[in-house]
Amino acid sequence: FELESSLRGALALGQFEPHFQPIIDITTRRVHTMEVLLRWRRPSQGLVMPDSFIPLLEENGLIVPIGEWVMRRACEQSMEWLRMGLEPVPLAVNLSPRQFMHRGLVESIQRILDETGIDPSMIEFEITETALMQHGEHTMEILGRINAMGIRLSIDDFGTGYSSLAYLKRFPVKKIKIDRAFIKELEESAEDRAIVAAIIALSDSLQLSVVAEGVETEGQYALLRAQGCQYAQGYLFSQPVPRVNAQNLLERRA
Ligand code: G
Ligand code: G
Ligand code: G
Ligand code: MN
Ligand code: NA
Repeated sequence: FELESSLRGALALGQFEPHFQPIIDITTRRVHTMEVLLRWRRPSQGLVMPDSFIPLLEENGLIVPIGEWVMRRACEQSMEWLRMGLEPVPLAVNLSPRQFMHRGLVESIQRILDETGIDPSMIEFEITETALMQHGEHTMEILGRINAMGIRLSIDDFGTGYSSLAYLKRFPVKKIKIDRAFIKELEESAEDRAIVAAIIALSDSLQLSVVAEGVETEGQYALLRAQGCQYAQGYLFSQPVPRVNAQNLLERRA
């Protein structure tokens, strides 16, 4: 209860902050996209990670206003970097299943696009397989509308969800993010290498972009590169970092 009431006040008190983790182009090793990851700066407790509060936000519905805030902050940040003269970088924002159940989602996205003036192609939404599989028709309709706005959609944590490959055909997704569970033991496990190779081949034949998540070692990076994976994300390149550090990464991007 204490956590819940603190969370209720956190937005108004300005305690949330977006952090940013680069997704790099495997061949050039340059930043290609930044994933936006929410953190809660809680007085006397420091930086609180989303795993300890996102599930509660989803349960009590606060993910709707807070998710909207994250999206707005991402768009504002993108516009600020543009004004600073940095090379445009797409930002990827996570969307929870609960946000799809909110009737005003599409309208609030449209409002944020209009008010910030951002180019919709500079925004991506990451959605898990499980979210795609819930609420079938409704989710499909919403995703169709988001896609029509020019915002790209990607599947997060690919391979771990309650999934059917049929959705790759039905939903307007452009990118698959291979869950880090398959990357963790890539160097040791021939099985994981086979699974990752199959996902990359599938992405290629469906003309989807493919990202490996959780890349922590040069060995994993080299294997992924040899397998033809396009993009990678993980501690090897950078942890999720605050705005100023993300800005430094972009300034050094040249
Ligand atoms: O860095 P990490 O600890 O940042 O994130 C943990 C989990 O929290 C991830 O599964 C991530 O998708 C989720 N998450 C992080 N930020 C957001 C957000 O802004 N919205 C939603 N819905 N999930 C988020
Ligand atoms: O880099 P970008 O995501 O904009 O690539 C444009 C399209 O070209 C993507 O949708 C992607 O599917 C396709 N593409 C180009 N090269 C590759 C590759 O090496 N692997 C895969 N999976 N897709 C590729
Ligand atoms: O949205 P998603 O579930 O993909 O959120 C990414 C999560 O993965 C975040 O919690 C982020 O901090 C974490 N993460 C990012 N890179 C790495 C990595 O290289 N190793 C591990 N273990 N976690 C990572
Ligand atoms: Mn994600
Ligand atoms: Na993930």
